[in-house]
Amino acid sequence: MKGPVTKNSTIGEIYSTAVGHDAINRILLQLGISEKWVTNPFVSGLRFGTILRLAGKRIPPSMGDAVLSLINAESENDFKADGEMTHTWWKEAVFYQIYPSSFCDGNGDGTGDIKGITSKLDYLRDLGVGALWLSPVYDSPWDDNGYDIRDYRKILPAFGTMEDFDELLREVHARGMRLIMDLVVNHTSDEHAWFREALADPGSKYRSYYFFRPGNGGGKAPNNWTSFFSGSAWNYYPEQDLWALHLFSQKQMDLNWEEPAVRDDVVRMVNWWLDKGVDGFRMDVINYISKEPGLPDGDEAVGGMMGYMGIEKYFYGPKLHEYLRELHEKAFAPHGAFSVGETPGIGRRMAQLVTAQERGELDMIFSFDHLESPGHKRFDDYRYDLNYYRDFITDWMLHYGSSCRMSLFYNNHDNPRMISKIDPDPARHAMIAVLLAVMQFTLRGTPFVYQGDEMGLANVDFHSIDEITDVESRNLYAELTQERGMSAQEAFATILAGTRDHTRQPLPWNYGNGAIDPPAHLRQKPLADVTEAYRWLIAFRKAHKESLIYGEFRPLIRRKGVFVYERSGADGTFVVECNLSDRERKTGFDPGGYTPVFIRSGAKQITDGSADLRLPAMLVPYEVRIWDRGQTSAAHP
Ligand code: ISL
Repeated sequence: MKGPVTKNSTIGEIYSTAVGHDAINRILLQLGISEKWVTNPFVSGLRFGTILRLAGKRIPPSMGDAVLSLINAESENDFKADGEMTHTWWKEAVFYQIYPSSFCDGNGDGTGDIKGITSKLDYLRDLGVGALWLSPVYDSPWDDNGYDIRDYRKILPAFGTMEDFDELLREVHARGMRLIMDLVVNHTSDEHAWFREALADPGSKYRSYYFFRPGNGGGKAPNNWTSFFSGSAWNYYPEQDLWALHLFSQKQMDLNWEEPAVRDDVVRMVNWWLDKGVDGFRMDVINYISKEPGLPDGDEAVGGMMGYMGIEKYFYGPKLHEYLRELHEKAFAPHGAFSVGETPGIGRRMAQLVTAQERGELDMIFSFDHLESPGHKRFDDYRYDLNYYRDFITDWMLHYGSSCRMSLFYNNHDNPRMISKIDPDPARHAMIAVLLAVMQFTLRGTPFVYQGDEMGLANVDFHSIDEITDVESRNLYAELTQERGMSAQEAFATILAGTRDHTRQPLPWNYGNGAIDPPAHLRQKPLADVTEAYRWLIAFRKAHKESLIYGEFRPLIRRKGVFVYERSGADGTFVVECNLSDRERKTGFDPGGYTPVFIRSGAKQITDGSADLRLPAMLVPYEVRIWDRGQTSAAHP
């Protein structure tokens, strides 16, 4: 595509650009419309302006302008989709995310800590985990559970000391595992020394580290951007008559990456940790670090659709590539360190531009577009549609290319548990957990297990808003009840559907024994058969690296409620047969000549080859089978 896109460009032309492709898909996703709509030749030949007219109020003209300006701001559309698929540890490892405050309590004070994590390393190694991602353990006033950092080089005393951390790192490495930290550099805490100095002294060099701006007249904030955690994205400081930007909580102040000294300080800090021996970083909202110069108002229509005003001005900002490359060159590359960016809002094509291996930006990203069914937001109470996941993942599998690597995950500390969203019936959680695990460990990509996934943990049954501690949920509850006229009951139901607290509950290691003990109604039961399936599947993935980690992916059958695909490589050919639905289904797959190697059918789970009997053609709800086409069964774990 040459030259700028305009309203006279065709949908096909717009869709052929990375940003156009992802922006259109994003809009369709919000509206709950299938992507097939755009790829249809008739629609793809229509002019963008015509579509906007036809869409009427659903896509107002200003939203069209916002999309065009995003596309035209991106000058880089090139990457090598079919570069050689290199073999590296982070493609082979299964990652495991630890949320330190609720993982394991090592000193019996009622909260998780670093010693607790160290005490579970044998468990994690035996599960087959190859790398840990540690959510923040840095010194923090804990306004956003550690994602508000006060001192990047200090451990939060409640979690232990730097010696405890060094010991953890040594013990991780001694077991042949790796450890990555969380890098939170879109913002710091307002208690960070930089922000305190910036606020105290107008002449301080730290003023330019943040976005201090005069108001917009009449006591109005500098622009209309809203915070992810409710309300305006600006704090007012009356003593200075200035405002400062915070995309997240009022205590998480955005760093100004335009300021070279900020980037130098970040590089120094990252190198400090890498010199210590950590193996890489998960980079918090890293796609938000470049804001459009002048911080212009966000488009009302885009903001209304996405739920956050201003987002199109920074989720894929003009200098994102430049900043990522600088960080890669000055810190990650010299250490051979690994990076995975947390990049909300980024779709497949933008992801290719930030992760294609020859571009030297990031190794992988987390995209979140698979976490909600089309037309839904996190706080909606609805049933997640696995048919959507099948189509989403197939699209990425087929088009992401060999020089990009996908992260595969269903859960993290920012979302309710996926198994509850798929089916609220607890009797079905174990089978859904295993179905998800089978896909996670047999699709092409790097799996990220969130703590407790391997125990089949589900959402918890909070009884009242007083049990909810997360700043996002608490702020949203106040907004819903005080500004949007919702009853307390309705607002609580909304919070219950989407709160991040579901996945931040203590792991059920050993209630009542000095561990972190929640009240009875919040306790969960670990499901041993799910853990067993995880162990088997991770070992299976490792035993068939060429096919399952690096091999080809071929979708075989995709029908309502059904997903059958093949993975193949030098060490085998496997077919995975899934019933994605809550009713019995025939998939249509003919297993003649195949041997079943793993079956989860209702409560039955077979991993020892004894399934070598005739299996019924009908799969029970959420049943999953793995078939082996070769003679390789001897090599199964
Ligand atoms: O974009 C969002 C809404 O669609 C949010 O989900 C947001 O992008 C996401 O929560 C960002 O998460 C990360 O940064 C936050 C922190 O609270 C989260 O825990 C962290 O994972 C601010 O640091």
